[in-house]
Amino acid sequence: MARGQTASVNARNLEIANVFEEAADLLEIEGENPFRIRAYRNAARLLRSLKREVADMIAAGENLAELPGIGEDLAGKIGEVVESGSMELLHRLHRQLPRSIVELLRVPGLGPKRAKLLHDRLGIKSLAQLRAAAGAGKLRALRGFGAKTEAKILESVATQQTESLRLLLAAAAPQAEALLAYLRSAPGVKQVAIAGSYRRARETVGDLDLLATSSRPESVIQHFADYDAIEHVLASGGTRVTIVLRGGLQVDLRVVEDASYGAALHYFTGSKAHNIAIRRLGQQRGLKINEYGVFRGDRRIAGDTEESVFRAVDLPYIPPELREDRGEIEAARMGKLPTLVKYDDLLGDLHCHTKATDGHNSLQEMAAAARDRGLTYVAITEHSRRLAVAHGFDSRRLGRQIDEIDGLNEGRAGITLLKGIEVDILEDGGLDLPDRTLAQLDIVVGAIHSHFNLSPERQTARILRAMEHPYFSILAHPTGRLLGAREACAFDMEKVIRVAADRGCFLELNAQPDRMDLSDVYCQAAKSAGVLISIDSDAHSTTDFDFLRFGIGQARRGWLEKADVLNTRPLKELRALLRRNM
Ligand code: DGT
Ligand code: CA
Ligand code: CA
Repeated sequence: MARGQTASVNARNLEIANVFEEAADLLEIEGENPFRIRAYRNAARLLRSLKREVADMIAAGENLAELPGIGEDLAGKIGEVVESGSMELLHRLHRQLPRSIVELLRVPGLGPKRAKLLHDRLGIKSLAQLRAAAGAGKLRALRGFGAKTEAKILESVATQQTESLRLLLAAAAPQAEALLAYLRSAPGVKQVAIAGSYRRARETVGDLDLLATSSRPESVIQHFADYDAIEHVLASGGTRVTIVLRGGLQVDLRVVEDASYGAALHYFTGSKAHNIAIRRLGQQRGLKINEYGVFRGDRRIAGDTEESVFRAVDLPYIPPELREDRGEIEAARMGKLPTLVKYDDLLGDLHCHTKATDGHNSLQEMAAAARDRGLTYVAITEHSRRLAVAHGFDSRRLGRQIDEIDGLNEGRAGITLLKGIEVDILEDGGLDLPDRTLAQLDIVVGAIHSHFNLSPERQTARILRAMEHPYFSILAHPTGRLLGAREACAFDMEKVIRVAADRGCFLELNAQPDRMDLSDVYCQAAKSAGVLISIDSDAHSTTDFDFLRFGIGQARRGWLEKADVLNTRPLKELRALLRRNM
């Protein structure tokens, strides 16, 4: 039976309805006009009750604007979600509203109305602020809240805390660095560092862990507690303090003596699993290892530097990104630690956009920005026509850009522009532009932007078919995940990696902060199959080249060395590699 003709629930309609419902929630918090909000909710309700998949209706050429309550605008938005899996409006709302206020909606019992009330009346913009206000008994005074609701909210906030408060690494970075700079100016402070998952470059961080050394810890703590972006101080003692920044990020600071710096840095960098394994090695040698040092009996034998801690258990220094107890201790013992790729090893970026499609800067501006960062080549890879919401290129517009790039390269922009495309991989694994067009390019980046929910078998077959294509170079953001928003597509990654190795194709590590796609574990799998990874910013504006730095962090977590990364190759070698499969 055709999917669209069942009378039961239509799975894709439900997903689309959720997008509309979320947009309505956020519009409500933004204080949008009630008619518009109601229209989005009605659309969600209609989608949930439809007897057929809207995707099938669109495919059959039916006009959704004829559905009750759906005008041209909403019909277009439904089409957009069917096509791309998401809605530009929702992305905009997510960008405009602090992520933390969006988190409020996930608290059971807190719909958009109450979230807005909390925001307008009590200035609550984050779970941390909500927790503090509920704890202080401030909610019960609001209309529509009572002591019971307050207690319920307090309870659910306490249990929600761990997962939903995680922040993207790139969002934490400016806050972390500002705080570190501030801490450096504390009276009596000597060394300072950011430890924890931040230092290990995890994709998201639960909280920040700062470390300082001083012989006058109280004055460092006092100085820290005076930081002006602090929302409130959660706990404070003689050598430690925990605060919540405005926006909801929690920060722990520990102050130790200089002699303990390395041991404390190692301890608070973690991961916990790595620490436990190191401590066990210590025990086997009759040593006690904690955040104050490495001790034989009562005597401290190491701990002023991290190197000294590792040396005490007969290991070389292990870079923080590897400290996950995923084989790094064994590799260190065997002298087989990788020499991890560094930011300065990157010679180019193989995925970026200009304002000719959905970017914000011109070709010249993007080229200059990449050059100013020391890159020697950058591939311009606009979307293809199928991605209409991004004004994707057809062959004719691409041809014009090719001419423009040829002109710029002759004018010696100080950087080589490579001619490329981010071509849509269609549902059946075909590519969205004809061969004769792709043949004119230096590089073809293929990407999935629709039909994320095919069965694993079909999804795998789709990707493999795309990679079989003679001009295919790089599989962009391979799993399609969006951290906190969309799960990775289900497909057989091992097989994709094997075929990429056979075909001479490459996988991307897309460094957009909410993608970080590939994951560390898949990077490692690609590396062991001999598949090179391209670390790309997917820049849509000149400042987006900043993301490369986080891409490097993720690559390091994936054990990648310079030789494992495609865009560490000088241009000539790169060109040879790109031609290998044509
Ligand atoms: P996060 O904050 O969830 O992103 O992850 P982390 O790794 O920053 O974890 P966090 O902030 O709870 O603790 C920072 C580090 O402190 C952690 O990576 C290792 C160390 N640590 C925390 N609790 C323990 C523990 O119970 N035992 C050991 N050995 N180390 C711990
Ligand atoms: Ca942490
Ligand atoms: Ca912590």
